[in-house]
Amino acid sequence: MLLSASSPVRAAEAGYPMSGITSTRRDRNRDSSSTGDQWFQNVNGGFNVGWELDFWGKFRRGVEASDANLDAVVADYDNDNKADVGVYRPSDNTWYILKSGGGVTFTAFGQAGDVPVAGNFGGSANADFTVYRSSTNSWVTQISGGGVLNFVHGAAGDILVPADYDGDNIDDRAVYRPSTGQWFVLKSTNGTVAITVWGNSTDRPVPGDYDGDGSDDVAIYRSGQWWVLRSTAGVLIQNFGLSSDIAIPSEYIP
Ligand SMILES: [Ca+2]
Ligand SMILES: [Ca+2]
Ligand SMILES: [Ca+2]
Ligand SMILES: [Ca+2]
Repeated sequence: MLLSASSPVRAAEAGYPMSGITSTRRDRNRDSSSTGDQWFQNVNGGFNVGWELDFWGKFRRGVEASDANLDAVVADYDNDNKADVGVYRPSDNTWYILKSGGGVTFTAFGQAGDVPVAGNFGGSANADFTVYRSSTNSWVTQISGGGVLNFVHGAAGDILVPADYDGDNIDDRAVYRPSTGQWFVLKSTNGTVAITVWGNSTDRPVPGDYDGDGSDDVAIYRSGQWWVLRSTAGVLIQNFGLSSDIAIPSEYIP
């Protein structure tokens, strides 16, 4: 669809069962780019891995390592408000986290084909090990306080856009469907699904809290133009970037 400043945004609600969610404070370090340069070396805790700050501003794809294909998962797993260096290793479905508070944890969680997702999806304020299983469109979370949550949310072809859209400091399972421009946000506050039409098949979803109210905003990048549906300040259309540029969302997009 084509967007304009007056484009109507349709929101709909559908009942989704949900349980086990409690409100906690925000736990993520939102500015993991504060480490600065494009490369840094981490030789702490027995790890010796070269990291790349990727196009999305987070440490994830293209990580260099001597022995494995790794996906980085940046979030705060030890709940000290500092993002922790972490990788998910598909060869053994194990999360390797170098905790900012000290020590390394190794946790097997996931199965072949899973995509690691960074975020706090419930329980205590710690980030929780979460994978997206495309074979069943399931978000499977090992809650940091104990227990496993499994939510079916999404469909083939969707782009995962987890973020905290309802502002309760719990990340919401969410997908962007390029074929229809729909955002499906499974809200952690009440378990309902908010559907917002915002974007088209060639847009890049770039959610983030652009108006600083604590709720992440639906947003897309289109060939040098940013269309932000701000939660408190209305629509923002901002020209910034070239059509060939790659937008950098402020949220982790696996
Ligand atoms: Ca930490
Ligand atoms: Ca948690
Ligand atoms: Ca939320
Ligand atoms: Ca906002």
